Amino acid sequence: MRTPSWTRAGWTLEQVEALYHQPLLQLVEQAHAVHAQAHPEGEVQLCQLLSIKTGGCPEDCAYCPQSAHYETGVEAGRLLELETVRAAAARAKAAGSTRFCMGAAWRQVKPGPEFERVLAMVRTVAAMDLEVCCTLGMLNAGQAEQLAAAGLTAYNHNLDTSPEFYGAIISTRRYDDRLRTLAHVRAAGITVCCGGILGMGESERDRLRLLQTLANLDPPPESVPINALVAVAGTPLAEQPPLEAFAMVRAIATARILMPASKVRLSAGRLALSPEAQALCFYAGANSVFTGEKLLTTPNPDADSDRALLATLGLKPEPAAAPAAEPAAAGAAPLEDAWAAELAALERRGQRRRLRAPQGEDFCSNDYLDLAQDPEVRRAVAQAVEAGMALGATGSRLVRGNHAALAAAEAEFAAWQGVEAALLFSSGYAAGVGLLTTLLGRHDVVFSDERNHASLIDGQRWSGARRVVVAHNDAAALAAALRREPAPRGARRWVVVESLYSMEGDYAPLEAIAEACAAAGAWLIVDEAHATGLFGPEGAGRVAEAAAQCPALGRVLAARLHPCGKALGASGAMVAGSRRLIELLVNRARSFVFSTAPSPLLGVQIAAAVGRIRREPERWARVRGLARALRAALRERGWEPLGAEDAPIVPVVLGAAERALAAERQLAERGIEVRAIRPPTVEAGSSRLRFTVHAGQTEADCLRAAAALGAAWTGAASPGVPLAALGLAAGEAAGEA
Ligand code: SAM
Ligand code: DTB
Ligand code: SF4
Repeated sequence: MRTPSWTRAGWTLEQVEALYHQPLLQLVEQAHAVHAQAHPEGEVQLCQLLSIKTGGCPEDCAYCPQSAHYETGVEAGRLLELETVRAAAARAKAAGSTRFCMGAAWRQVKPGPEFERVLAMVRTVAAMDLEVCCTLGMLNAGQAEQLAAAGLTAYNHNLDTSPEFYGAIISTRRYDDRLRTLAHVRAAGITVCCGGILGMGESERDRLRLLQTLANLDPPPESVPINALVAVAGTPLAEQPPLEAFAMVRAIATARILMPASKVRLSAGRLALSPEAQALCFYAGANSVFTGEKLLTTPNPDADSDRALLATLGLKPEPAAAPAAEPAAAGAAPLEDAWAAELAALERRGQRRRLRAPQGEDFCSNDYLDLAQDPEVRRAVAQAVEAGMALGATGSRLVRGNHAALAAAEAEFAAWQGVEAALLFSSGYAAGVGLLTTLLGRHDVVFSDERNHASLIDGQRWSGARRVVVAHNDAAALAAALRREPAPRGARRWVVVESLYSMEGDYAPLEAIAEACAAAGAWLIVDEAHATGLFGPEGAGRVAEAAAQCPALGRVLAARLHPCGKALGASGAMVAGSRRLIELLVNRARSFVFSTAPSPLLGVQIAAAVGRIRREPERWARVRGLARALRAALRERGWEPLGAEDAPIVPVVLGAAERALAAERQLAERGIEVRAIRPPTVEAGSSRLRFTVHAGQTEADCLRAAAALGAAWTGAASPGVPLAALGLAAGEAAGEA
């Protein structure tokens, strides 16, 4: 199988070349038609740049006047004060800009007071109803999340040129470094601003490779700045001849066709472009410029001359996004239109989800032990109904909803787990958020595995604790982060992990994690969502299994979470731990206190399911055997599934979202239900099929599922081509289906 990459196999270079080399006016015409489909005609967004930290940069980008490697006369300055930034943003807004972009001449963001000040700048500008963009160099996942939480709209991080020419321009970082930061930005939910520079001595092929790479980012950047080199004295590119204007027009037109929904920004180098050339760029699909007499350090047309140019061309500055419409003033239609546009944007990115009824053989549910339909559990619930048990709880647990059946299920669950007490929440999400917002204080620090479930991330965010995102399943990285990141006096440090990861199918190294916590005096919280019922003594989970070998685990474990909607075949989630922990949650967890209690019948169902698991270890042993069988069958066809051999989650990475969706459709046509998992659930470029196995299946069922997917295909794909046409049908031809 191809290794998962950051980019999808979409536009080929030949396709990009064919677009670019059309007769100029034909290219512009085509680009204009694409533009008119996706954007309001005649509008150009005005953006204002501000260099918040100028010069002295350790990188050696050959074009850049701010690199410390070159004598360009740019003085290295300190990070600007918040008030200076606020005033500049206010002036930009008054002059008609709707986006404010702050640039720092840094190689990468470093944690500390300067980054905290940048976060304050982002919050300040966001509060002024401007789009806020930053360009600060490389970022890690946690920093991207902090910027997102501060209200950042976009992060600018250019690929600048083709992967092949990159080394001729910059030696102090690699293309891959850029792509990694872009992935963090994307994962944090910040929009991506990524483009390049023309006129640095690159070949035409390099320009097209840049455009191809940008268009094949999955999804493509929302914003694509196309810069012409501003040749600055003192830099290695000082003597580069000016870019031919038509090269700029062609690049913009091609970018517009390749990335219909993106903002294409006619960026640096406009002083060297005639009004006529700029007009052609706008007609070809450029719909934004940087305005104001300075870019970051180099000169640029000022706001007055830009207003005059737009007026001459009959173009309008794009108005600020309308504030959320007031129903009385605007009626329902604008709101419906806005929702339709949002859904259409999801559709374009291959991210629109639709609710569907279950269909075909189940290779996707979390009902690993087939207990959702179990006759014995069903009988227990039916008897309770017959005996007159209420169907609804009629109130929250603290009001009138504390039915005996719920308390009995909690007692049964606690006994199974070997802890003092347990508490049932109405969902796993409610349990994660309730637990974390109760335990974590605002001044605490929480170390979170980068693949944690959304409920754990949201709980941490809402607690206000400082988050440190740690590389997935890397106990050494966790130990290093714990050494590096102290907590303020009187505050606590927490580590939050899952024991079996739902999108990777791999196990957390719980023993090593517990040792790291013990060495650092940190507390551990483990989400056993996919492990409850499948591991350890009586199927109690991976914590119970690991605790037998690792005394440190018992010492550092503060709480564990056990969603009941997976192997237990029910719904809701238990938090298990000490009696005091549970009492604290009853008093403080808002998602518990302010929710109507689950139906008492759920208590009966959970208790019956726990009994079944405790009495029948062969059920979960069987599931783990089927996981091995499915992995082996997939491998025989050339796939390399992720995860641990016996984990019941078997992911197969396909790369682009479209590919995973095509595979999902192909399997559905063959009677097998598997779901494509796409961004934002997983990182861009790592869309996958997530198979799960169930106790009622056989090895023959696993073989059939693998055959339905067919053989792994190893060539380059084209956009929109169904998987079967890409060689997956090869398995059938060989008689394997
Ligand atoms: N240090 C950060 C980084 O490299 O991402 C942020 C600032 S950097 C100045 C932002 C972008 O400006 C660069 O990626 C490059 O594309 C563009 N740029 C810098 N100098 C330029 C020049 N002389 N002409 C055209 N574009 C330039
Ligand atoms: C981008 O692609 N162009 C803008 C913005 N992103 C940050 C910056 C251009 C900088 C030009 C050189 C300077 O003024 O220092
Ligand atoms: Fe530094 Fe950015 Fe300039 Fe490169 S482009 S020298 S990283 S400021």
